[in-house]
Amino acid sequence: MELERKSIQNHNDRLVGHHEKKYRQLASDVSNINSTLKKLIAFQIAIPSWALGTGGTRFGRFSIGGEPRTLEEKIEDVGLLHALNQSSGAISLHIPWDIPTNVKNIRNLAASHGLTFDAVNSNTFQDQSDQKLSYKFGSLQHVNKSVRKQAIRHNLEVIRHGQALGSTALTIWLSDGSCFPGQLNFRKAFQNTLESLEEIYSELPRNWKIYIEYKAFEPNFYSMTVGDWGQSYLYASKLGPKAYTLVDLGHHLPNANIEQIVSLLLMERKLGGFHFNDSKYGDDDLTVGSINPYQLFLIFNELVEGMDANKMNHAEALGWMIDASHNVKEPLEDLLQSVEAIKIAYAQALLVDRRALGAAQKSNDVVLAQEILQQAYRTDVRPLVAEARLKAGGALQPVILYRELRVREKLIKERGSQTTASGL
Ligand SMILES: [Mn+2]
Repeated sequence: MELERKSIQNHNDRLVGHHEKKYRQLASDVSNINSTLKKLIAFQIAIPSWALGTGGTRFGRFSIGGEPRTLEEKIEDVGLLHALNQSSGAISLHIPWDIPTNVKNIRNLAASHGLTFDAVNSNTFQDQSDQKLSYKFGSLQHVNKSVRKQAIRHNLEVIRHGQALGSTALTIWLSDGSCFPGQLNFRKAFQNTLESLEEIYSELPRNWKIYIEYKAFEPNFYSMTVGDWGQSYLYASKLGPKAYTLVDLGHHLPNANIEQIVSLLLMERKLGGFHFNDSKYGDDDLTVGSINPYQLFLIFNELVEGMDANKMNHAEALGWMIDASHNVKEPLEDLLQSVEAIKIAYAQALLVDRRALGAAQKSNDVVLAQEILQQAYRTDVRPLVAEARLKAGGALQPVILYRELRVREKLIKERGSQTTASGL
């Protein structure tokens, strides 16, 4: 289904008076309001194809109904989100879940919704039915060269699919590792993985990047072969200038200082991409900003500071994506909430008085430094984010309009109540 422009217009007409009152008050306090709005409008967050249905659990899945059954329907769902918030202008595909049958049609469909194709993701953490060798004991790290070759071939196939669609990055997340001490020779596992990655890297198209995503634990519970940012950085450094580390917020041990990791990776120009989500315990795949919005702000504070120091374009220099999927919320409403949380944290980070913070740091004024950060964090920037959305042609209140339009009911009518989207 597609949203009529008229329904967004009617919604905005109804709310704009109230909005303007709140926005004007906030805008008068922001010194660089026009450039802040411009940055907010440009900032797009890619939606992963696997977040459009319920999932995110290895236990029971409870379908919400009307979940997308095909790649076409996944693109339509992201198109709906983008029409509402004008901030979800890209989709990230997972191969083999999302292999297009007709590339030209898929490209046209995406373009008609104003969407581009973000990084493509390979999958060697599951065995596929037509696969000869098993990944039970790893893929790129495997002790058997034939298994490694098979996983390399898969990654090259993913690049080809991505190239056909106009994507320019490959994200590799490996479940490789070991569950028990003694199972694996760490050094050999690293060397095998590096050798495999080198083969993939050598086939990377000229304008492409490769993102090496790390995760502390799960599905392996003793060691992960790309277990933290140090290991990812080591691979990315050895591979070369087109290889970067990808930070997924949920892939750290509890209380890890992610903002510091981000800062140092940016310093080394090795931060390539970002996967947003939130967690209470570990990789819980919860809605961005639902558990720890202050941490999200602190991360964005470092992102903005580091990108500005490197003179990077905030919207384009890194791959921004949501990576979450769970079982109880309406998936599209959840994604609207996630995108909103990301934009709020970004807007707050843009408000930090950098000169004053620098001066406070130089004079070891710890109290003032905290005051400056929290001044930005405690500013209600929602009218600012809404104004950016309004200017871009989106809805002032995306979730409210989504409900008013009864989108889910219409999707269930169109697709059925028992549909399940592919993914985890
Ligand atoms: Mn991820």
